[in-house]
Amino acid sequence: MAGLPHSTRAWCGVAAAAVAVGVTELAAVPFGPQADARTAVGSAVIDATPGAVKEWAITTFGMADKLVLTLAVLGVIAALAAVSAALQTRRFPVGSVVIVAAGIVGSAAVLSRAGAGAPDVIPTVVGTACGVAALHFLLSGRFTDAGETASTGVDRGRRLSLVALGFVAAGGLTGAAGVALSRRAASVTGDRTAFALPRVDVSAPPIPRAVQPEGAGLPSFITPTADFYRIDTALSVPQVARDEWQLRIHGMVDREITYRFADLERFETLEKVVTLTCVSNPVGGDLISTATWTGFRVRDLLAAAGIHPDADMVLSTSRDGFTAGTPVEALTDERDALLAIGMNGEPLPTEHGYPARLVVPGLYGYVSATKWVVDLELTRFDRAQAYWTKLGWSERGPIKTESRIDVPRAGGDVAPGPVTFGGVAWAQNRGVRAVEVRIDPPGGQGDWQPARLGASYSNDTWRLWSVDWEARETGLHTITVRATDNTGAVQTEARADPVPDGATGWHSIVFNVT
Ligand SMILES: Nc1nc2c(c(=O)[nH]1)N[C@H]1C(S)=C(S)[C@@H](COP(=O)(O)O)O[C@H]1N2
Ligand SMILES: [Mo]
Repeated sequence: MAGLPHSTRAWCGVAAAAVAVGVTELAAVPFGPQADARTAVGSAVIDATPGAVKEWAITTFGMADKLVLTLAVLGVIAALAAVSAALQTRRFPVGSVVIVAAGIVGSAAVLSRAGAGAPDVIPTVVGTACGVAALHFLLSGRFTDAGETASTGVDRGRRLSLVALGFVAAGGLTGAAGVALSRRAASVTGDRTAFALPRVDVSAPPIPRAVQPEGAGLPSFITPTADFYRIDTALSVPQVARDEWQLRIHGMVDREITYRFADLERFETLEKVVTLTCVSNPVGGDLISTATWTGFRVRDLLAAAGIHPDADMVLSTSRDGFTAGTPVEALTDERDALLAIGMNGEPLPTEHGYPARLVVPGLYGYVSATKWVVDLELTRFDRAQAYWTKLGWSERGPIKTESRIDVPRAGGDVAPGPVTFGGVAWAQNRGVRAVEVRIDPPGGQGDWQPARLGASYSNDTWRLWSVDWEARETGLHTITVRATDNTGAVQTEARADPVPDGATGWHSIVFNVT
């Protein structure tokens, strides 16, 4: 070991860490998802991250936030392993100590997760032991001392580096195999495929062609399911089969009720088109989508429980521990908030809450749209706090009137001549009455002009808009949009951050006429 360059030893550390992580993942397969140290550590990181940092991660990385988190955790592990192995000496086995410490952290994270027991740390312990053994093996000198006389230091280092590379590959392969096998074992894909949505009693009104303005390449009124935005704190998508799903209704009620999935059949089945929006959507952002949801009125489900008159909040809880606090009124009034089981005519995709989630028109998702929902507690806003409220977000989250330019793209080129611009506007539960656009020529200011609106489908859905324009002058132009809702309120120009209750401000785009 003496005489090995620091870089070679650091590389051996990375190799040992790869072995530790890979073996841990593979060994976790027979134990089940609760024994997966990778998910446990990642989830603990998500839970421990301050709200402002979570918000930054969502707005910066959007839907790739979890991939970024996984890569960051792996990066930190690799960096720690590299540094500590570089510092390892025979007398001070820093590298081994750090691997053991990481194993202890991983085990603690596993034990901290819902549903985990003591045996679930076994994979992490086994992985840690293999990691320490791998480091010891690599740094033992067996690759370097032999042939000392014959070969130069460079050759010895190279041989060791190749063996370490083999360990990295082996660790990566076992890890990938472990993740894939665990996913397959827990997956509810089969359960979902076997599920046919019930017959709809109250269909959604047909969607007229006129909701979709022609001429500009706008998002489609109904977002294809695969393009529907996704936001949640779940590092691995909860897998909840229909026959193990239950919805418990309790708290300030006359009678506690627990519905099983098959019990839902007795309720009237509705179809409703609703635009969901995330409170973290920045001005101009894409955390907004529209789907046709199939489900049951939450009002009907709650009725049998008998809600106490002084209850003003329903705290909904997901299988993975996420919570949202929704006003009782929003769940029981005429907007027909849904316990949704279908999305665009198919069972809910697992990422969107299979087998059941809440969909509440007019409220941001963080206070209403609980996916994998298993528990509804009738309570009060002055007694209970939900996931994001604890982190500093508002307890109430009505969606603000906003609009977005989709065409042209920021910084895009526009050829002289006639062109059609467009985008979307939304004010769920109030509805959009008008959209205006202002196009500023280079160095000047244009006038507000009304945009052409796609047909209004309902107050719970977004409205698409377009505007025809003639590009004459070359140079940089700015286009700005603002919406007016059905109460007559014009979208405010005042810029507000997504925290604590949703972004405001006008969306502007600079484009170049060339
Ligand atoms: N279980 C669970 N449900 C959740 C969340 C979550 O983190 N966990 N996020 C909420 C938020 S912030 C939003 S915006 C919507 C997004 O729903 P979607 O992913 O189906 O678009 O889900 C809501 N439901
Ligand atoms: Mo959200």
